Amino acid sequence: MKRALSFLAIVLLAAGPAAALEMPKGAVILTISGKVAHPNLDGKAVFDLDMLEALQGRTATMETPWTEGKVQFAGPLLRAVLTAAGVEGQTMTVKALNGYTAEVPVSDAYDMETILATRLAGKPMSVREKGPLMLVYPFDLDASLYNERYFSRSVWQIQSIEVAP
Ligand SMILES: Nc1nc2c(c(=O)[nH]1)N[C@H]1C(S)=C(S)[C@@H](COP(=O)(O)O)O[C@H]1N2
Ligand SMILES: [Mo]
Repeated sequence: MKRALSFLAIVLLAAGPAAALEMPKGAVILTISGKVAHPNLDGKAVFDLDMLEALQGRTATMETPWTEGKVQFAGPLLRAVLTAAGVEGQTMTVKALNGYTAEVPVSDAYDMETILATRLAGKPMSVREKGPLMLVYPFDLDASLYNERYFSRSVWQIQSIEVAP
């Protein structure tokens, strides 16, 4: 009995923090809607910059078709963001401030080191610099990704992600 209770306590402790998504304190820069198991506002998962930057991230230096020379991007791993939101679907529609949208398989978050870049050369990205968020594929790790399929999924000025079942 005692053993069963301590096992239960461990399960609850393990499940607790993962299920709870805190409320943003700063301006919301990303809204994830659709199939999200850990909503924090009206059935959606909303994030401010600090919440995103507290997640497991990656810093990568690479060339892209949209930037001059080698540039350094940093931000949370897309899978860390999706896990925090409790995303359970197969496909995402990634939407930009300018109305551009791209269909992105959820597997791109788990099969590759994709990041939602929050910083360019160490500084938060302004909207003029394709911020506040840009979906950055690991072109530095896998040169075979450097093609139109992944360029079209490289959405900048990201505002929201809608998850389809
Ligand atoms: N916000 C936003 N992201 C975007 C786009 C866009 O129009 N708006 N175009 C996409 C497409 S289709 C491609 S191929 C690449 C490159 O766009 P460019 O040729 O205009 O530089 O960016 C992608 N990301
Ligand atoms: Mo494109």
